[in-house]
Amino acid sequence: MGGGLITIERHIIDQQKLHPGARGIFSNLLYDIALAAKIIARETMRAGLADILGRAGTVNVHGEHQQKLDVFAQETMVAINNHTGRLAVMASEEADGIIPIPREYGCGPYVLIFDPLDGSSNIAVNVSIGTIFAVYRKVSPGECGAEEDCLQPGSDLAAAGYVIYGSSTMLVYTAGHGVHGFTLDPSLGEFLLSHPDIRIPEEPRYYSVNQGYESRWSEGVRRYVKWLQGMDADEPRKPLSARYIGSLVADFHRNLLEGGIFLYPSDAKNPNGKIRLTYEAIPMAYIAEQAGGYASDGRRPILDIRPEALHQRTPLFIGNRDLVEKAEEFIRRYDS
Ligand code: AHM
Ligand code: MG
Repeated sequence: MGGGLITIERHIIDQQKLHPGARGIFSNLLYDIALAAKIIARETMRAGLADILGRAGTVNVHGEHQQKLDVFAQETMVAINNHTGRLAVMASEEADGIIPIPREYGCGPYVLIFDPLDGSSNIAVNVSIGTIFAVYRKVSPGECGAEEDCLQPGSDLAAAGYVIYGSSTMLVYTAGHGVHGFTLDPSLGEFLLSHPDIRIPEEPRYYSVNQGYESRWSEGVRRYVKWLQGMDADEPRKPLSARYIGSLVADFHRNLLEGGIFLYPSDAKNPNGKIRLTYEAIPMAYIAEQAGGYASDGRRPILDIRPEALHQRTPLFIGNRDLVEKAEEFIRRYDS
């Protein structure tokens, strides 16, 4: 292998050296997640070939039909992570309650929260989808973890990341020392460091929102999006281009690399928006902040919110800090 290539394993080991007392448990957990990502990526790539497309015939806790790949991704994440002794408990967007670690495997000090395959309605049309994950330290008193371990605020995160299954597969993560992106080299089966220390560009290019729901938006959100479009008479600005895939990981990833804002506000039909706080908003918020951006529910930082329920939803405004703060300003002014 060329001396210039940095595999995810080497990178994780280097990061571990920033924590002199580290025992390697956390590093190995990140490596387990990378392995699960490779397995899910392999199946995702084959989705058009194998008889794997279509609905699995089950409905998840949100009442949505699960695609077969959702089930596969869910089972893969659990199978790779439940026997390692590194985790105390898990929680997944595709499971109702917490996912306990079987006693015989023994429990460890970390907690893994994930959305195994986000944007799965896009699978059938070959649009990018992703896996989102968050890692906390166990805080509950028992030997193994409990629900309270899975309801920690984002300010207590140990790590967060996502995998995007796109034209290439990428894993992007932060453990509090910047955001790093790795691209899967399919011939090697290795994630290689391709995007070290990602910073969201200061000059934003895009805004991403489902404009089809505009008629349901609040006054503040409507006026804010007009402002993004450069159509606010009092405060004209250079219009941003609109891009909306309808796959949070893909929309977020583009805006992280190119600059911009993704918003999924509350509206007349969905008073809490659609995005899940624990599985989607919190991990993405941590990544955004580590890259110099910001995430809000329109009134307060996402990372300050302590979840009350596993499947709680939240409005989400995420991207360049000044754009997100501007959203908060419009909401304060028009929606109070
Ligand atoms: P999912 O977790 O059921 O896949 O849904 C979440 C997805 C996000 O990826 C995306 O941002 C959003 O739903 C799109 O919703 P909409 O189609 O209402 O714009
Ligand atoms: Mg999801």
